[in-house]
Amino acid sequence: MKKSALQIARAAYRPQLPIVLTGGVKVKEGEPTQSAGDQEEIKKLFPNTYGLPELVFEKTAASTSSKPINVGVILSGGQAPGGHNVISGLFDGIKSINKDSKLYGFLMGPGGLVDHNYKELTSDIIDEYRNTGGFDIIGSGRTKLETKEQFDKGLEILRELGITALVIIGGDDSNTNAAILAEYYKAIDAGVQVIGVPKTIDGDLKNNVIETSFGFDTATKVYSEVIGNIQRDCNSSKKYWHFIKLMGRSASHIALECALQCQPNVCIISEEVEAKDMTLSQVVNEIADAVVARANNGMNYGVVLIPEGLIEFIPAVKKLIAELNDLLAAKAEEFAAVPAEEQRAWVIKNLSAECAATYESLPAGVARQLTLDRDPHGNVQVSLIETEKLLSEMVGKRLGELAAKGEYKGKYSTMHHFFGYEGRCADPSNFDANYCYGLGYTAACLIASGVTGYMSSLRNLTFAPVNWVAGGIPITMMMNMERRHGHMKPVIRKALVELDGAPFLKFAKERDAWKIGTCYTYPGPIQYFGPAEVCDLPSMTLVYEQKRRKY
Ligand code: FBP
Repeated sequence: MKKSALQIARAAYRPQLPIVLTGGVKVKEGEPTQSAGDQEEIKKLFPNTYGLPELVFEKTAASTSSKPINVGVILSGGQAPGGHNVISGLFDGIKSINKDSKLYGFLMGPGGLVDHNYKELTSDIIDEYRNTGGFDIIGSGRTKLETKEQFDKGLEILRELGITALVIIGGDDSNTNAAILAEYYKAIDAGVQVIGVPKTIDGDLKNNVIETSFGFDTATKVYSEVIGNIQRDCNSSKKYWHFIKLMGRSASHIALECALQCQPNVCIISEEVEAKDMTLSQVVNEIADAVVARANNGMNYGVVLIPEGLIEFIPAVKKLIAELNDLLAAKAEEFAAVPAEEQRAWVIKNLSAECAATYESLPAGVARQLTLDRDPHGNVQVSLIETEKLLSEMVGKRLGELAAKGEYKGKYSTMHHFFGYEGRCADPSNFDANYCYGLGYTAACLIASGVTGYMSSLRNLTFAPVNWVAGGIPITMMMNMERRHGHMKPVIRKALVELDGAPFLKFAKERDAWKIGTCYTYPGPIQYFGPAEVCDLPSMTLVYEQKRRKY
């Protein structure tokens, strides 16, 4: 395969490991843990893996007598930069335990385990993928691992290959399923450990023990580069309002991080919209006010960032989606038999009066999208809803009303963008390259420690990688009960933007100045080689959350 000059140079990058992982490790156990909520229910559902202690690795003399282990690995869900480094760290980790250890990759996500599609990952394959973006080494998929049949089918191939540990690299839903699988294999004494790794560009798999999910750093740096470029264009031609939707199915961490990096004129934060109980019209008016204020200062241009998940956070729409989820789960067959042209009327007839009114108030395309297929985890596919166009049109309408009253005299021309897929497979930044390699290596150490139901963890991430703290967090510790598909289920609690958290407070303090002035910053492309202050900075979200003064 032909390689670019950067590919060749980047392949030689040696990720930095925390010092504790550079020789033999021993494990230090913390106190027993509790789940994030609903302790009694979670304890009942996870009798074998509930309450385990947090683990931290410490350096010790290297051991020479460990037996080889066969390990399986799965990439689950959306791509995130650094997945290949998790796998190479895991590979190097199990080889350092014993050079005869073997790594098997299950193909195209969790479905590969159930359908027995796999390949052995040998050193020549691994070397091709070090420090590269993408998940193409084994592919990824969104099959939900949840039934006993799937678990038993998976166990057949694990036994056949002599695999005694499975590493699942995924987001909150996939790690929830990893915890359920770990519990099941432990309960039936299958002799298979299950270890999770926190992945998602959305940045919403984090808590006080998992500082960030991998991929967020690189993806937001890619989006910030292009937002910065658009801002320069915008400030040069001074003729367009750019509406930019950013990925992040639920939480607005990506939009917030990009706002901190680029200082756009407007950035909507879904969590704030929900907390203030705002309607769609209020969101529109907020943007229109910024357009008017800038027009009054002779600036008929600007940049608006919109988080992908916004629509689901508008309280009335959120209520509607919850009701639709229950309705479509309960009457799936009946709905499927309704002809396409009659579906809108069917939905309106079957909803409560309040939700029917909200449904009718939405543009037909958006309303229809809310009734289309969910992903296998039951999520509305918000990346398919064109919120950026919806908002820019509604703002245009509002400006028309203001103009008719003589309250707006500017010009309003719009451009639309959606940044999501562009960033998910970028070559990992130095931060993600190091973080991912370390997470994979830590997963190998957890396997060697004999534990199950843990998530690989590295902490102290705003310090240099050599000082990172490596260990394992019981997955049940992050769980609570939530309603899914009409039933209460144990799930990892999603981390949304905290309105009293340092990143949001910084944004809230600055945003009025960004709205009226033109304070754009231009982060430029990710740099892989050069001075540390250009190449190794972690995300601003992480820096503000950790209260360290790098920015
Ligand atoms: P994960 O949560 O699986 O990491 O995926 C996140 C994400 O990139 C979202 O930001 C986006 O809404 C979604 O995946 C898109 O999914 P798909 O890849 O199936 O189009």
